[in-house]
Amino acid sequence: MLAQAGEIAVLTGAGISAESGIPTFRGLGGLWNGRAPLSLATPEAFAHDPQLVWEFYNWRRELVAQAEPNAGHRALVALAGRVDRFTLITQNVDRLHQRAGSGDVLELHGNLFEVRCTGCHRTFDQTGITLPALPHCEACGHLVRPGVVWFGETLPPGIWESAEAAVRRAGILLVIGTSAVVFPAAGLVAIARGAGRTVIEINLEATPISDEVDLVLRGQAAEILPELLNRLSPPPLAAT
Ligand code: BV8
Ligand code: ZN
Repeated sequence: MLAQAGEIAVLTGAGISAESGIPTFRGLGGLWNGRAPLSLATPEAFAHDPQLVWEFYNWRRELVAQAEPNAGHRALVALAGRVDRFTLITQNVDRLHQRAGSGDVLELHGNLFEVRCTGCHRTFDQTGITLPALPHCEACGHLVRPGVVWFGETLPPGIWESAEAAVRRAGILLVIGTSAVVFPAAGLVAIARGAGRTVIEINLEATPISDEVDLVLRGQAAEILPELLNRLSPPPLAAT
């Protein structure tokens, strides 16, 4: 199916970074378990206690900065080189796809390494924010916030449109390591199916989309993706 696809779109979630040691959000040991997401990942939470929210994001950024991309991230880089057109859409904010070598990643939920001014909306690269002093914009003096999309916030407009267009166009949508409960990201699956595309889910467990997709590959992304790649085109014969 992959060999015939021509164009492939991929939607990843926290599960693809699990084998890099980054905790997922839901399920066993999930980040959101200890805390309700709405108590930390919303504009209201930030307005109410920017210090607490900055501590949460600084902690996650440091965790991610120490992690390495895994075989799953790397297999997607190789897969991109095997098809005519490849679009990588991620809900992750860890930038591990980019560190593995993926270019043009559509980050639906922003990322931990950019920050944005709440006043003039300039974005800055993350320079270690040294709490307890809260970061302020050097241009206009307003409070600076993490560059992620919080619950209740719209996704970056251009990015959502590009993701939707890719999913409508590509012959196959690979959905990897997402619990498919956050919208509109999870809605990309219904969009692909509505366009008559083939949807394949790679996940450790069943999710709300498992009954809707064409094929479920149950297991770890870091094992399944390299295996898919091998079957797509056997590794080049060792030079004799
Ligand atoms: C919007 C960034 C409206 C921040 C995130 C009620 C109240 C409030 C909001 C809502 C509500 N009901 C619905 C909503 C809308 C809401 C939403 O969908 N809520 C859900 C929870 C019900 N959505 C929004 O608010 C979105 N905005 O709707 O705007 C609007 C519209 C128009 C105009 C104005 C406003 C914004 C959503 C973005 C929220 N931000 N994160 C941060 O990261 O701190 S979402 C958060 O969840 C993460 O970004 C993450 O990417 C995302 C999804 O989680 P997953 O990636 O799926 O991770 P999870 O842990 O859940 O699952 C991991 C999976 O991997 C599991 O299935 C596991 O089995 C699998 N796995 C584990 N290990 C492996 C593996 N698979 C393979 N291999 C392995 N090794
Ligand atoms: Zn500013």
